[in-house]
Amino acid sequence: MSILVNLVGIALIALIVWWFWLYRPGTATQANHGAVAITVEDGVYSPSRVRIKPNETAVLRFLRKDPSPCAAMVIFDGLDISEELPVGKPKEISLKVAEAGTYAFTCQMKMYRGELVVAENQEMNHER
Ligand SMILES: [Cu+2]
Repeated sequence: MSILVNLVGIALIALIVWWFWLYRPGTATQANHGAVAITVEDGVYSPSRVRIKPNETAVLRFLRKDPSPCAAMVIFDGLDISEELPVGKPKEISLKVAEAGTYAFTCQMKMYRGELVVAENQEMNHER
């Protein structure tokens, strides 16, 4: 029993070290036809940076694979959105943000952290 507790402790420390010192969020994932699928697993939202357009309804489809209570909620700072995520079942959150900017979304303990970027156009996209 104590070995198990130790293993869990070590895993938790490794996760914290990785999260706070090693992990850097990548580029933002653009909503495709207004929808983005986000997996909730191993302490990260993937993708953790999502870009949507202002004044357009976007759907974030969260799939929580992490059964720990840490991942149970997703809270959007400044948008007055907090939703419970069921384990193994997609949860769709639709939102429409008028004001461009960057909004954080996190779990209730802020271990899971993501960014919602509300912006008109993606600079790196030269497709048209
Ligand atoms: Cu948490």
